[in-house]
Amino acid sequence: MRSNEVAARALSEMADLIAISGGDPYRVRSYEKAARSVAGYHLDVDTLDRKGLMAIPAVGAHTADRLLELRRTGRIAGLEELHAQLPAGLRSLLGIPGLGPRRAHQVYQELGISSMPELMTALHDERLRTLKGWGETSERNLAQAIRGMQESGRRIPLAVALDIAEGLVAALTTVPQVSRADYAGSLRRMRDTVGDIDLLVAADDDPETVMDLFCALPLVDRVLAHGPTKSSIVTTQGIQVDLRVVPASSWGAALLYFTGSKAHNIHIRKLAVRAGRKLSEYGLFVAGTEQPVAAATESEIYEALGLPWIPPTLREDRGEVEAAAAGRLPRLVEVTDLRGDLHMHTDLTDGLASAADMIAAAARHGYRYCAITDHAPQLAMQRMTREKALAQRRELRELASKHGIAVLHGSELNIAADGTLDWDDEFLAGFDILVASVHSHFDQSPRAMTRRLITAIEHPYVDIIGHPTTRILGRRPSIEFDADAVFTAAAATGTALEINAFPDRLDLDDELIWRARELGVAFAIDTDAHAVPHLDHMRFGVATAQRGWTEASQVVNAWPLRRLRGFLAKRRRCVSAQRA
Ligand code: DGT
Ligand code: CA
Ligand code: CA
Ligand code: ZN
Repeated sequence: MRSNEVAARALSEMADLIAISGGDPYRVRSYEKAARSVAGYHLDVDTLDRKGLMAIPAVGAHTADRLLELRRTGRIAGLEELHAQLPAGLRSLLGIPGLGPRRAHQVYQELGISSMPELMTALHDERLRTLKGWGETSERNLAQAIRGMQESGRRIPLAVALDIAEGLVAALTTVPQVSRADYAGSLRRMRDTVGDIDLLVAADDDPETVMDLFCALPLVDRVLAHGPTKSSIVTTQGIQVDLRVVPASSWGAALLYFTGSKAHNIHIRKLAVRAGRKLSEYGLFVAGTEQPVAAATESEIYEALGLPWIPPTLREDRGEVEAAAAGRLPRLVEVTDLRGDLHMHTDLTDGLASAADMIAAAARHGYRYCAITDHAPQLAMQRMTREKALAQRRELRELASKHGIAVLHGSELNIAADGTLDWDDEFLAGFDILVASVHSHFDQSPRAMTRRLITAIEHPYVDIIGHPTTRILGRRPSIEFDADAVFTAAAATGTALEINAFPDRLDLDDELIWRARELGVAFAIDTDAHAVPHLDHMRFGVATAQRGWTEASQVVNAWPLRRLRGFLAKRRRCVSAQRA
């Protein structure tokens, strides 16, 4: 509802401005809570009287009066006063993902910074790290967040690019002159975001016709370059697409070259040189001659270099060439390895589909099991209660037998600022599986955040930490914590870390997966589906896992149900043993 959104935005602005002016944290929290509650309320706030407004959870008399004032006058006087008291630029700092009101207040009070340029200068001069609770990591993350903001208009989320690229590849494949078509570049390597889309087609006759066709496709907004073998266009959505046409005989060499990464290409080109060969986008040749050794397929070229074919998701020069040479490439987890999805929501909280529909969809995906993990009461807008959870549990038992799939009854708990969770241990013990995630207080100091995550990880009933960094691509940076300490705790307690497959999360990302894997962490690749089509996002989670060199054996939802159940039961048994 639009009116609820407008009201919620005003309340949360109120919270921000009180926080940034160093006001009472209790008032800040109460406005924040009210904002969330209003946003998720099922009735239109504009239709409610004072009593009706006060019936909204977390809305008291004071807030109800502010909402009435907003409706009557279109503004909140207190909010405008706050605006008037603060330098105008200061508010722009609140827009920086991850800075947050607390830190914005701090840089304003202690360094007098009240605008973006001042903040960037302070970053450059390394003055921020001198503040209490800041360090080099905080500076680095802030710099990254600012860069991310500046770039977010430019880099494209993987899922968006893939959708367009698959449509284009299908269109190009139908052209008679085209014998092969595929996408290459960072998209084929399945990076979480891509700069542009690189397409490759093989056509021996009449490549100009292919180019003419490409440049005239309906989604083309502008043609940047139109040549016989290379063209670039910008789509109506503002995404650049490069197309190259090559002869079928050099398809493999071209695909290898344009898939990259540049660092991977450079590394294998060095191997070629050492073997008395020359590698280019046209093929692998005997050095100093035009005598081809291999060119038609990627596998032939790798083989001629003494290597097995290296999956594109590994081609970042992070040791894959050495591993390939030593016969030690990981056996990467595949979509088909997964036997279930362990993080799914229903319309009992903020999902769009019923449990019946979600479970039927999971069964259609060929899964042997799935977990329904609706939100818990601490996220007030979700309006979860014990009674609802228990009723859902009964419903799931029936649905499971109807659809011939094991259904775990779970919940996605909220990790509060101090690391505590929803509900008491006794009630938690009744669930089959528990995901715990951070959904608020993103700007805690790294020390507090590390403690918060480890507290949740060490909780005996927590099985999976959901979207561990909480980043939203292009919008919200990762929360800051000591990754090694958190991952070590996860490995020691047997708590899995999620690889959230939702396209704007992909969290953990490839680099953190890598580090966690080295420390012995188990992963759960989950879609966090809030609707039936979201179950298809699994491929993005799997690709991200692959980029972190994850094998199926390290993924708990690739395990057979018995082994998964053993994993889930293990920690609970430890608790009962301790208590007995
Ligand atoms: P992006 O688009 O920024 O997400 O990243 P890429 O990797 O798709 O980069 P892009 O589109 O500039 O180029 C596509 C591929 O072409 C790249 O992955 C490797 C290859 N390539 C481009 N420039 C060079 C180069 O100077 N040297 C080598 N060896 N390969 C290059
Ligand atoms: Ca590219
Ligand atoms: Ca490109
Ligand atoms: Zn969730």
